[in-house]
Amino acid sequence: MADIHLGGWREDTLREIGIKTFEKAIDISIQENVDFIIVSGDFFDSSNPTIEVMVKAAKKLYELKLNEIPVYVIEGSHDFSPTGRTILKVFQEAGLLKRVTAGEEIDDRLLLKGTVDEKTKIKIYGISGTRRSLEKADYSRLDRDALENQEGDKIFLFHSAIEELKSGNLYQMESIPISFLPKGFLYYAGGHIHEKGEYELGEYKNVVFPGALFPNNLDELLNFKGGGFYLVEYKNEIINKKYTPIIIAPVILLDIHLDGIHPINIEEKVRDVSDKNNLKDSIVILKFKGKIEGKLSDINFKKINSYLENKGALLIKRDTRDIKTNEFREIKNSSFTKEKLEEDVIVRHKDQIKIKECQTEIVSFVKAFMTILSKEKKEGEKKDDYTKVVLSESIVYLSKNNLLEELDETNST
Ligand SMILES: [Mn+2]
Repeated sequence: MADIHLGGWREDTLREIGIKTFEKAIDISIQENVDFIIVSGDFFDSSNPTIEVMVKAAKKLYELKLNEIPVYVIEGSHDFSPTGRTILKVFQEAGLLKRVTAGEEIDDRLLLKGTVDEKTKIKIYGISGTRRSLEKADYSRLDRDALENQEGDKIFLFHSAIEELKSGNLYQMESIPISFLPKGFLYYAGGHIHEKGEYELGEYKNVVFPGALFPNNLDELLNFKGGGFYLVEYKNEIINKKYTPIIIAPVILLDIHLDGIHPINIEEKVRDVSDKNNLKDSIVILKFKGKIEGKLSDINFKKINSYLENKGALLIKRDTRDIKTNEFREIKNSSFTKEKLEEDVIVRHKDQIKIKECQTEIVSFVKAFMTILSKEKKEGEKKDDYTKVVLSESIVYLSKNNLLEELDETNST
């Protein structure tokens, strides 16, 4: 499995459904008596989840331990921390899971050590995903020959988009070519892409993205309706993959067409559409589309919600991005985000920035460095501690990009 994002979602109900989905996935794994579990990154939504989320995760991981089912993980873009201070480390020290990313640098090459699963003797290796896809630097140093020459059955864990598999709205995403991964492995367990997919790319067989265990935002709820994981069987040299969806609460999408309707009549429209569905214990998404004769604030969402709740809906989300009113041509243009604006500015000025030997493409470099510098002070965090974290994350990032020596030289001259 991958992209569990435990602790994600601001709404309590959705966060809890996410946790229940994880608990169910573990229950199924125990019932099926699997040999081991793989999590290809983004186990947690942050590297520093709340106590409540950690308690729930620890409880389930301990159940796995009692059932002698090991858990092999890598960090993802969400639970990675450049300082290495992640909750996954804590759970590893407690013997509840094992990170398979250990390696050593020999002559500027990254030699992965891997882990041998005791019961199956399968060798498991992985490279964590990092924020803004900085793992590219790790891949470019990776000693692939050493991995390819290892005897036996091998699995590789990664948390990156694959260039050859990008399509549709993913085209802007940072990615790595499949050739960055070592060839000839039994199975390539992927994370980061929240949509599930199974692929075969030449010598790379069984490249599998299970997708998010539970959707992580409104668009994913709309597009995927749910999530799941793969139960994989390996017998007589044959791999059998069975996608296992998990549904704690069904997602019901209600399309509400508004063209020419006055806001006071929208409630009736929602009633008509929703009465055709059984909403019991479901997540209802109201997707509004069209032009209304009036203002958005004239719509009585409160009344609409209570109608749907009375019909048994567990939670109601609404998507009003495609509502047009007379007041504005468009309520919100979702592609016109702060991030996109920032990126445009960086792209426009990138030729003026010259950084010698920077390991990362300049736009990603600036964006990633801005993220580190714009980190906010946590509630209750001491100012000193906060400064230290930002400073050390910056140092780690700059040295990873071979930029620190250069700085030192400039200082001394
Ligand atoms: Mn993710």
